[in-house]
Amino acid sequence: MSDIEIPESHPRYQSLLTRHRIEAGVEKGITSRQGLIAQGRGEAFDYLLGEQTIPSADEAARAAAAHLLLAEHPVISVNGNVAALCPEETVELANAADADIEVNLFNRTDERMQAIVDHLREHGADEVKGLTADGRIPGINHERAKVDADGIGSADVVVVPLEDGDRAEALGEMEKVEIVVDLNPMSRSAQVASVPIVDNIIRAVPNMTEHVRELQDATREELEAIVGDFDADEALDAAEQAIRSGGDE
Ligand code: PTJ
Repeated sequence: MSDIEIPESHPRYQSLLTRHRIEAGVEKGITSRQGLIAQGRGEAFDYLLGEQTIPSADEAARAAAAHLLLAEHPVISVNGNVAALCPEETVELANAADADIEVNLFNRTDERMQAIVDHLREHGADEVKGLTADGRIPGINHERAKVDADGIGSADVVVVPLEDGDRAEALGEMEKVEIVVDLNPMSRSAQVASVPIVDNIIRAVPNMTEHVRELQDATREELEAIVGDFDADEALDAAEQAIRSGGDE
């Protein structure tokens, strides 16, 4: 499967490339088979959004970048889908924002944890957290509760792409700023996020990095103003509107 060539001229090139990366992720032991289903759900929403970054998602990515720059200890959580779709881009965001990377899985096995850590290292990560798992998120009774105490456990800002609703809610209750990337504006994760970015992870991560670079020299006051002006409910409403009208807000 991994050696199929997709011509760039194909009208749905990006979408096919994404599918191909997820398939390769499953073959490499990085992505869970459930990850294929999650990708299908995401694709349906992306299709309705016109497979583009809508203006409200771009604004959310900018607010996310401001949060990352204001943070004392930002952490980017990585699961099997994120690792397969945008490993290099995730490492770039972590470097730009001076954030930790931590692997956190719903379908956690030692083999997958190690495969993802190795995969991220192959794509340039120096340190990847998640294997120690000496911390717990209170209120969750599945594997996603396991975190590193010096990683997500003590983070003030967490980027959680393709999150499940349970953990999103629990992290919110720990008073952490949660930046959720999810193509479904009606998902519980998007609904409880401090900053919901309704965009495909393959576009949202490089976009956040661009905003972090652009805001690198902004003052604390300027960053706080960007954070203060962002309204999560408005962003979710705009995304729902865009889905109803085929990509126009
Ligand atoms: O690797 P693991 O074991 O941690 O498992 C990860 C998955 C993604 C399988 C697990 O977290 C899961 O089952 O997630 P859900 O509950 O299916 O939620 C996935 C959400 O992400 C859905 O709301 C999708 O619309 C959304 N989504 C899927 N693909 C993308 C996406 N959002 C942004 N970009 C995508 N490429």
